[in-house]
Amino acid sequence: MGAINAVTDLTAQGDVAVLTVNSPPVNALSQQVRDGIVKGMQQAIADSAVKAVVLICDGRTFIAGADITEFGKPPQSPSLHDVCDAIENSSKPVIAAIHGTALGGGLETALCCHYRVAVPSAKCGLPEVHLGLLPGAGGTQRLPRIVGPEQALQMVTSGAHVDAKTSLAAGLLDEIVPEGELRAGALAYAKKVIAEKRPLRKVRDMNEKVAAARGKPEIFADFRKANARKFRGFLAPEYNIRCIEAAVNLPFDQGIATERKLFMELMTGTQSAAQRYVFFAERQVWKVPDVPDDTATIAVKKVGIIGAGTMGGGIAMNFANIGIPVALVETKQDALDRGFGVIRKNYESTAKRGKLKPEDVEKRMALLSGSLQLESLADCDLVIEAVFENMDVKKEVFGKLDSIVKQGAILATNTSALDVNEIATATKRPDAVIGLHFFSPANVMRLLEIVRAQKTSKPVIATSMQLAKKIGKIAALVGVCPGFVGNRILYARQLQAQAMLMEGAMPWDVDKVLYDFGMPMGPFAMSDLAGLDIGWSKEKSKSSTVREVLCEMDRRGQKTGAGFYDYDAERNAKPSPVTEKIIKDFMAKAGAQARKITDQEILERCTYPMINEGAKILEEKIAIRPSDIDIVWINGYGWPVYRGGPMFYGDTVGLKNVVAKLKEYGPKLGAGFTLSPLLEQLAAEGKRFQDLK
Ligand code: 3H9
Repeated sequence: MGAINAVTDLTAQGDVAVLTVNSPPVNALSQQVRDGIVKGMQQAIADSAVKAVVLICDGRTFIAGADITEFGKPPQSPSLHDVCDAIENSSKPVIAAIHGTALGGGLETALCCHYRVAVPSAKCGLPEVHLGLLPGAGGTQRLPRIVGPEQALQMVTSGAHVDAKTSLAAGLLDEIVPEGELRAGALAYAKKVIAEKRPLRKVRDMNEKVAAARGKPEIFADFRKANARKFRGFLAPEYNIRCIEAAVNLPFDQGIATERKLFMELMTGTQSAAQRYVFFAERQVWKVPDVPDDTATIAVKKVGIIGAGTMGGGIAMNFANIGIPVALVETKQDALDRGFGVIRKNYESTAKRGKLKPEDVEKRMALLSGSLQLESLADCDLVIEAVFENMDVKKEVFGKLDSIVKQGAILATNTSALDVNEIATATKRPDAVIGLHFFSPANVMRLLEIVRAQKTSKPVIATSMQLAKKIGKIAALVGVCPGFVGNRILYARQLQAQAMLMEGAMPWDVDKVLYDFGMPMGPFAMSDLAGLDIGWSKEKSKSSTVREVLCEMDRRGQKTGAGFYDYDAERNAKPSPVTEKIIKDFMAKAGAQARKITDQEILERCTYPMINEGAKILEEKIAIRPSDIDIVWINGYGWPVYRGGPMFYGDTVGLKNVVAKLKEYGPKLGAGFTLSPLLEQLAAEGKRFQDLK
């Protein structure tokens, strides 16, 4: 006994062999780990002194799944199925000892063990669905045999991490051992199994729960119906459901064959490729090449927010949620009161849905203080300005903050488009100034664009990134340019969507194509939701655009019951004859001829200029890497994750094709449209954005 290879070893504890995996960071099932487990099992079985085996991991977690970095490469033996067989068919009982997270292939490995013990903090889950996959090592066939098809459906389609207590109750675990005593607890359990001569219990043979669901197709029909909206566009949830159906209706080995076939279909498809890319993109985005992990940070013990409107209030909630006191400043008492009222209502509705304890509503509210004086922000470590989008107003606020707020604090602006460098000039400490662009509603939306201005210091950047993580956001560090990354790309799409209205497409034609593509809504539905009057003023309005005319008619979007669309009392949208007439009048005035615009053209005209704009953003070094742009668009604008973001989508379509189409559309794209040299170069070289290093 001893080391099997660099990442596994086998040691004896009396008559129990302990097979330990030590493959940081998460003990993923790489070829070496698989090989070590198979060989370790062979050794343990061959050793007559061994009566049982404990499978345990060093480091922060039990096996967290297959090694995703190996996906898409030629398979190397032994396979995960070989690992599962080696364990399940062992002539000696195998006990999985779980801490951290037993996920995906990790849980599937544990399900091949004859018994499972865990510490109270451990979690079990099959999160493959988030990678556009399904558990491909028997998980879909074994899980329902333990927890029943209904719970299995929930687990495989949500990918949820189930805590130890719930896992014990569901039968996924056999015993919970004290925290910090996993090895001893698992050994004691193994000795019990030996002493009691417990059988080699195999999950594959447990048929009671699946048999009970046979002949009840409504279980699946109801589940599909209840989740249709959530699963829209995604392949993996449906494939997972089909596997659980197979577990119910077919013998085990046939179920495994179905699982394998469907797994391979997903694995070789574009959706999973996109979702796997996003998995790594979400981790990359935190890495800032010139701001290393050990950069000094600023302790943020109190946050100040200027503006208690929708944005300011939402931002405040993020900090109160993690126990940081927040001072809110408004110009008028009634605005402050209104702001506090909205925050309370939000918390109370969360509590009503059972997602927050009533006492926590009060605890969080107690962390908020309000004032009409900027002076109340003097002792804050971070101040976020969330006032009106107007450069003069912002500069005035920052000038005042400079003389009020203590030195060493971070001065942030929540601007969504304005020049943060210019805002910083209003202070004598531009190194302390940064953009923190939250997305509305700020307490819900996951994205935070952190805008690095020319002089922003590294500690200010490092602190902002760290804080973003603490409040549960995903942050992308971007540079200064009008609209930053997200809105700049949005403008590129908006321009085309508007232009197509003058060529014969109606707003609902454009919206439908983007909705079918997987966006939550199209550009015109989005304008109606946000309000057409953002940036519009009655005095300056000259009926010069469709939007101006709509606003002048008091069709200012959903809030007024009409905008591009007509809305009923339930806010269901209907194509509007009024809007159609306005558009046609404009076309007639301009002498424009309506033509039939195909769905394909709508999609290309909307998305390819976005890809082009993304390439320009990279040329200008506004984003660190293409995948950061994708993270922004997935988390801030609802780009379907199974299409990987606009840049990944460009790679999928082929940059050569994108460029060729953009050239073909030529003048239709507008006088201001220019091709990105970077995009052209990548296309000419047959490269992808992913090839950029
Ligand atoms: C599967 O199992 C398929 C099978 O059903 C069938 C096969 C036939 N592989 O997230 P973190 C890296 S599919 C490779 O920051 P945390 C990650 O990239 C798999 N690498 O830590 C990061 O690298 P870096 C099903 C992986 O503590 C580092 O580890 N399993 C893998 O916040 C730390 O990760 C899953 O989907 C992996 N499987 O969270 C679980 N996992 O430092 C995926 C992580 O260079 N993993 N890395 O950026 C997770 O959910 C989280 O990593 C975990 C830890 C909760 C485990």
